[in-house]
Amino acid sequence: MKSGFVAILGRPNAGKSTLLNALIGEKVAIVSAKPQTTRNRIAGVVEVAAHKGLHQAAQIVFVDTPGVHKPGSHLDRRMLQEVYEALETRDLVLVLMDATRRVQLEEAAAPSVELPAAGVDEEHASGAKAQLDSVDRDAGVETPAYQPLVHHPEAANTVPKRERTNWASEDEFLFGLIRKLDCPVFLVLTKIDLVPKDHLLPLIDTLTKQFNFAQIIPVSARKRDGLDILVRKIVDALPVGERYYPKDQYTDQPQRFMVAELIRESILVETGEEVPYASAVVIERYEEPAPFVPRKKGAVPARAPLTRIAAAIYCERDGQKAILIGKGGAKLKEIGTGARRQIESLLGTRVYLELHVIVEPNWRESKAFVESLDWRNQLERLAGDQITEKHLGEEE
Ligand SMILES: Nc1nc2c(ncn2[C@@H]2O[C@H](COP(=O)(O)OP(=O)(O)O)[C@@H](O)[C@H]2O)c(=O)[nH]1
Ligand SMILES: [Mg+2]
Repeated sequence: MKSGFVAILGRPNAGKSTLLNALIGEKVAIVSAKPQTTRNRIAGVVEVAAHKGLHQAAQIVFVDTPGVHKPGSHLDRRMLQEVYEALETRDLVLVLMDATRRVQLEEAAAPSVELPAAGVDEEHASGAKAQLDSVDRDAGVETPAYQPLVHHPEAANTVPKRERTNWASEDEFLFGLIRKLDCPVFLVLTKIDLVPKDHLLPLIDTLTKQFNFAQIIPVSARKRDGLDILVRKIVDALPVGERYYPKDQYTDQPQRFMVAELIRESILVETGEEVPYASAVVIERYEEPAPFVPRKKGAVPARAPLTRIAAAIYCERDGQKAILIGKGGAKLKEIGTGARRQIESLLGTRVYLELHVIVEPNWRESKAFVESLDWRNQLERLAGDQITEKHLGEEE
């Protein structure tokens, strides 16, 4: 059989998490129309059955990553670190490009901005590399304002020149990252359900000139278009090897943290402006239902089991807290209701969800706080707490 790690890379909002979920067939990563939804790398595991004459059986470990953008805050730098960590163990990289955004970029660029063409890349590349290398030391890297998707083709021409250049320079930042890689890189054009077919070919043509991709595969995660070909090409490129994860495990994230993510997704849906970006969720209590022991053989519980969860929503300012809570607590209630439905469907139990909001001024700039949010760190701390509890218990 074949097996390997496939890192999913791309700019914010390229459709990385949507593609991951579509490939896994489960909601592993939260998705939103807002950039920077994903903050940690997340593995999703796909078992591929052998196809006679096509390919052998495989286990593909996809690793979704935060969108690559020039970091501003400490949180941004931590997110970029997650990208690097995903790149440390990888057999193959998928670079996702939102086909709709590229089309506009091409259109916007045509009259006045020149995209770096093949051959003249080196200068840009070394610039991007220098920037990349200085990222951790230099907190002052400018973060361009995110330019939302402009749907109307004519609107692309009205985008101010400075921002068009930013698009190109942010793309260049991503290209700088992949140029250092020594593994196969596939270009995956996403959201092709949104662009006319005749737009795709010139786009593919331009991108082929910019980077020597091993494959170029257009997909629509939403319509499940192109996914079979993508999986087949990936299996072809993976090395022979054994499974990294047990056959029935589809993600590396513990449920407790998927729950925290679902609450954050609800915040992304329910709030606007800077609130989603300034919010973080920490699970404080997580009580799984007691195992049901039937008295009579075949007896079923009268009501579905209940999971009790308490979570803190952190934000940076009193004003954001007021928005998150809303008039008479209405907003917090909506956030909770939306999240609870999703959590119930994830866990398959009823859920009692308690939320409260805490102001932690400027937490995105606090290295300690940002580190404490990482679920891998939280897991270590939880394990530590359990040992301490046991220890205390023994002493009593
Ligand atoms: N129409 C369409 N929209 C998509 C597709 N894939 C992702 N999206 C949308 O693009 C936005 C960003 O998706 P997300 O997966 O969170 O992007 P990420 O930041 O790269 O992980 C969301 O609103 C998705 O619903 C697709 O194949 N077709
Ligand atoms: Mg994402």
